[in-house]
Amino acid sequence: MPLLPNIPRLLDELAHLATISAHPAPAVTRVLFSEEDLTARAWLLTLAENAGLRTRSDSIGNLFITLPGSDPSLPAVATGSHTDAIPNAGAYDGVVGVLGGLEALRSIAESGETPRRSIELIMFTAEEPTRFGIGCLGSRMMAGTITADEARQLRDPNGISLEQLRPPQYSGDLAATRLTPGSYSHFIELHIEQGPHLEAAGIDIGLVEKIAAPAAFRLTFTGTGGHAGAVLMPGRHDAFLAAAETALAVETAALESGSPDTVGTTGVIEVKPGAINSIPCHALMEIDFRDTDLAARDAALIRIRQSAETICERRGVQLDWFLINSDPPALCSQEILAVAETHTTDLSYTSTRLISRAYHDSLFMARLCPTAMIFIPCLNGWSHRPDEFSSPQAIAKGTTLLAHTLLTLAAS
Ligand code: HGY
Ligand code: MN
Ligand code: MN
Ligand code: MN
Repeated sequence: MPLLPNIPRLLDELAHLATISAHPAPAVTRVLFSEEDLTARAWLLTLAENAGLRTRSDSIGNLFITLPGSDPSLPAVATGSHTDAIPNAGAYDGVVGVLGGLEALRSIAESGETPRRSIELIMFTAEEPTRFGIGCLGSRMMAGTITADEARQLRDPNGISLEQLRPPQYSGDLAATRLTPGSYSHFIELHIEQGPHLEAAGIDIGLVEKIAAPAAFRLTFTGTGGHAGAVLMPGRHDAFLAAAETALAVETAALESGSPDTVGTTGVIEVKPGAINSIPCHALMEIDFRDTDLAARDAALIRIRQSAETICERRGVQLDWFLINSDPPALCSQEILAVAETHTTDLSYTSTRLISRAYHDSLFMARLCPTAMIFIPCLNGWSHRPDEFSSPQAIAKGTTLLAHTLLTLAAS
């Protein structure tokens, strides 16, 4: 029986979810545990229940939507992604993997096929770092790379704790989110490429072999401040200028790392007191630094730290360095990729092997079971911006391929 995902239904749902946002269209903003995030979660669960699928959540708010298999005692095959969105983002990042995953489950159920293994769609809590400064919080807790105690220490930019923010429906023991390796037989995530390669090459599908190694750190610079008119230049210890020089050192370290995949971004900068006639006495900076090559990334991080310490020494500014996360890359499952590749041929889709420079929940699911990703093209490779776009044809191919791949893996 062929699997025929209902693409008009899926496109309607993608369009509806984009309207659940803290900012007006075309921007999408859905930050963890915000009103918009909770509305989107409830709406997704209603869709799943209307389709006759089982639903449950864990105590950090990961949602699980299950199509039962004929042998529910076997570890399920899982798919999933995220619906949270950073401020002023687009309508496709993460969402294609969640709603495309739901459509894949519905198309399998509607085909009359009962998979041997159950197939589970996971909507991961907080794939984006916006709320607590760390990405993939939900999948990290499932994989155990952040403990319940560490999660309890998390504070949002207003100093509010995870415990204070957690909605009552997710009030269980945080430690219970931890899964053991083998809890799933396979995990596969559908996602937009967030890069230009597929569109530029006119290729339908990216089969992801490796996911880059993300690191993030928070630097605080403390100077002496003072009156913008009264303090002459030689006597200043300007916290912002120390930060500014360090941001340029981040760029230099990425450019000179020897690896083409090293990327460094200073995405957050706060300056206090923030008065035009007051020399900055305090600067906070958050840096995102990645590479597919772990050694190149870590060597560049050492160089950045040395540069920051030298800069602060010369400027008489105090430096505090806080590592938010530093994760290894993930190698994807060749078994899953081979299954997906066979289906691309059967479906007459073109495909190529790729690496993912963005991180994803797959990075942590790879700690629990064989994991892989399916990418579809997006306009100009744009993402994390309101004009992010993936065509109905691309979404249809990605969803159809996901459905066939899930059904084959569930028969294993
Ligand atoms: O930043 C990332 O790579 C992901 O999109 N959160
Ligand atoms: Mn993202
Ligand atoms: Mn994403
Ligand atoms: Mn991601």
